[in-house]
Amino acid sequence: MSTAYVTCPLCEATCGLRVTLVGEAIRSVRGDDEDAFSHGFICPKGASLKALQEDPDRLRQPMVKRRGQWEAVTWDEAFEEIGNRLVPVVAAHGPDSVAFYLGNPSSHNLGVMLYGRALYRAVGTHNIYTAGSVDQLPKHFSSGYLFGDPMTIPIADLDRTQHLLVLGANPLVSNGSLMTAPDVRRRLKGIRARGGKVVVVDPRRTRTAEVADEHHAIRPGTDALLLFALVNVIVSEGLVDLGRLADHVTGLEAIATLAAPFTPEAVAPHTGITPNATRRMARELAQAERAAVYGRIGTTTQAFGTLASWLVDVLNIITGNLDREGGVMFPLAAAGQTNSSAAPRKPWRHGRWRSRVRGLPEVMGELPVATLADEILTPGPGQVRVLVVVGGNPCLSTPNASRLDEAVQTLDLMVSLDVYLNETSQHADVILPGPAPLERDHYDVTFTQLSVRNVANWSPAVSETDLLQEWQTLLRLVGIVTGLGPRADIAALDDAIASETAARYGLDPAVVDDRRGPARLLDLMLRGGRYDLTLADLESAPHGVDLGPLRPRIPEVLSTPGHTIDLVPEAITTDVPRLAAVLGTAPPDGLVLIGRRQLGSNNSWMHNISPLVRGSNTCTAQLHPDDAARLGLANGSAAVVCSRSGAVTVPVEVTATVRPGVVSIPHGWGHDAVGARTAVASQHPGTNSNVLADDLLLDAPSGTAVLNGIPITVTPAGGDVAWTA
Ligand SMILES: Nc1nc2c(c(=O)[nH]1)N[C@H]1C(S)=C(S)[C@@H](COP(=O)(O)OP(=O)(O)OC[C@H]3O[C@@H](n4cnc5c(=O)[nH]c(N)nc54)[C@H](O)[C@@H]3O)O[C@H]1N2
Ligand SMILES: Nc1nc2c(c(=O)[nH]1)N[C@H]1C(S)=C(S)[C@@H](COP(=O)(O)OP(=O)(O)OC[C@H]3O[C@@H](n4cnc5c(=O)[nH]c(N)nc54)[C@H](O)[C@@H]3O)O[C@H]1N2
Ligand code: SF4
Ligand SMILES: [Mo]
Repeated sequence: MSTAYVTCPLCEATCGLRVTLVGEAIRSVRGDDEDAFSHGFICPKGASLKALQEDPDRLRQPMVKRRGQWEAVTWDEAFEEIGNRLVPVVAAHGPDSVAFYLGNPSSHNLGVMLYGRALYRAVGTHNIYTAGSVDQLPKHFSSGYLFGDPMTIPIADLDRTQHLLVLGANPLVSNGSLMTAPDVRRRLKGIRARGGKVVVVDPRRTRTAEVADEHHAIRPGTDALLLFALVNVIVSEGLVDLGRLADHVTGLEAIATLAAPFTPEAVAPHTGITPNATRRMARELAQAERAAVYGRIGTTTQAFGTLASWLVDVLNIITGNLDREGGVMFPLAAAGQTNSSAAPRKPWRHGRWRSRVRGLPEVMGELPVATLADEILTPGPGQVRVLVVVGGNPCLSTPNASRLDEAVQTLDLMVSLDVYLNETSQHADVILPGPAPLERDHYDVTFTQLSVRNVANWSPAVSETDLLQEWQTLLRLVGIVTGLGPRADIAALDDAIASETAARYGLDPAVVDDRRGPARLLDLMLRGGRYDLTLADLESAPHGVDLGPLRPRIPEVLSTPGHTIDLVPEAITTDVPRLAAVLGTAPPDGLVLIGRRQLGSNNSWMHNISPLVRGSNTCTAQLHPDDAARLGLANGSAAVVCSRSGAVTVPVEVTATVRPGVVSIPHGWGHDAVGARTAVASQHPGTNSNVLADDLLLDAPSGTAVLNGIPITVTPAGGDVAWTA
């Protein structure tokens, strides 16, 4: 028997796990009580890592589709196939004919994080798409313009705050996002135990709302109105207090002017929150000793995602809570953080290029995935003919999913780096499988930058694998696109990347010459970071290194002109008139669709693990009893839900936890694709809610899809359907 300690790479919480092995075989995966950050917390998904690794459907060999049939092939054959088909397309149609889609697991994958860029850069395409444009892009956008860098995102200092205002997040189920914090339940309890208050704004009475002091059931898509009203009250009642930020903030008068029309009375018919409640919310926030406003996916994937994301931080700033203990603060990560590197930094901007068909601006080097199908289907120079999907399932997770599903079938070549043959990868010509989470080295370079506490934790692979590591796969692809061929010497490519990384930190790559791959790059990044750390230090600390609570970082963290925060960046305020126009209209009275996350789900891809698709983890349309009665729908009856982009049939779940006028269907279901090989998931298919998400509805500045607040109609389908469909 042996024991290994690793960080779970499945979600942002970064829990420490204790893996017990008998010989090579995994016996159990439990929470690591000694982990410096998570102290033993684990969720059902982390506990399923053994089942995931042993899942017979998980791909263990590269696959090539020939005459419509899948064949397991060697790595060399797979790369030959890609080389033979990719190179002529790029030669004939240029780099923009190749598109990449990077899914959520890419951001949890050290190899992909450190080596992916080499591939995208080598291709030189403008057609980069990621799950960010169905997720957090508005927060990057507003942070880029407020603080100078899109990864300079203030994080709620959960463990010291006295007042937490949560909008559009359900961390008790999602385990937190843009707020790396294992065991949020304990941390929220802590706020209340020290006499503080937790307020939740959400169209559903979620688990998080249930443990809060107060819940306001807002009408979807109206958070920017509510937040503006909070600013309005704080300004008009003289509650603005910049504290020690006074010398670093400009635009206070302008923000007051912008907020003027958004009185609690003006916004109330739209938000559904009374003027009295709004005023009280504003006063309590401003008067709390230490407060944090935190908005997540309910505030980003909606019609005013950028304005809402911006106003969250405007509130944090004007109440003096930015960059102070117990407010919202900037993490100082041990490795890979742009805003803590010594190199000079240029202020960030977006819109350096636009999408070909709809003219949508680039944000952080990517284009909105809502327009990927347009780019594939619309002929002309720059048309996308090749799609490389890296750890993504866009046929389930992006808007107007049916159209994208049809579009990818017209490509000249599609390559999926994936661990399953599923709804998206079934359309690929070549699938390059990645190792299971416990078969690869891990360090969370992304989410240590978004953490409520500074920590560093290295996880060497627990199990061996015959599969190529994904950084090796990516370098083989670099070899193909740079003309070195499908059998390129990737050791030389790796050396070149290490030299480049070392140069960025003014280091000699020879200092880490005993290492290769991601471990070498990470060692360089740690050495170039602001703590005196090497990878060897982390290797000798299996439960992680605690680098302490967050500390104030303004002005050093800012890369804006003059190291100041302009409260009213033009790229953001230009969208205010679109919001103000709402005030002059009657609130819409039709039904709107929102999503919800479920404890046993991980977006679309862990439904093949049978313990995770039991109990409440089913795909239902939740409706308020009043709406159900009016529409003639009962619990368990089938409803047809229609939007501009499509229609689905879903079983109804009548519950007073959703606000009247709102229907909630979780995303990530719809595992009935005939070409997929996921035996368990296909027994629990559910329905693809993104058939209903309209690819034409976007947050204007960032191009992020509206996944919450989609206009729909609901009618009885006649007959019942089983809840597990
Ligand atoms: N309606 C609606 N839609 C949504 C959302 C919503 O709230 N509502 N949420 C959105 C959000 S926040 C996100 S992040 C996206 C997620 O969207 P995606 O990233 O497109 O989807 P995932 O379900 O995360 O799919 C991940 C894919 O990666 C594969 N995979 C898993 N591990 C690995 C690995 O280690 N290597 C490789 N190569 N592949 C791997 C899985 O098999 C799966 O095919 O969905 C978005 N879609
Ligand atoms: N178990 C589980 N955990 C996950 C995931 C998963 O699929 N399953 N996915 C992971 C990913 S990729 C992400 S990005 C994070 C997301 O993490 P969270 O943002 O915490 O995700 P959700 O649980 O979807 O919470 C969003 C909440 O917003 C509410 N909402 C919807 N519309 C509106 C609105 O207009 N205004 C307001 N105020 N609220 C609204 C919804 O009712 C919901 O409760 O979760 C991560 N963790
Ligand atoms: S909460 Fe997230 S990081 Fe923690 S065990 Fe669950 S999936 Fe893994
Ligand atoms: Mo996400």
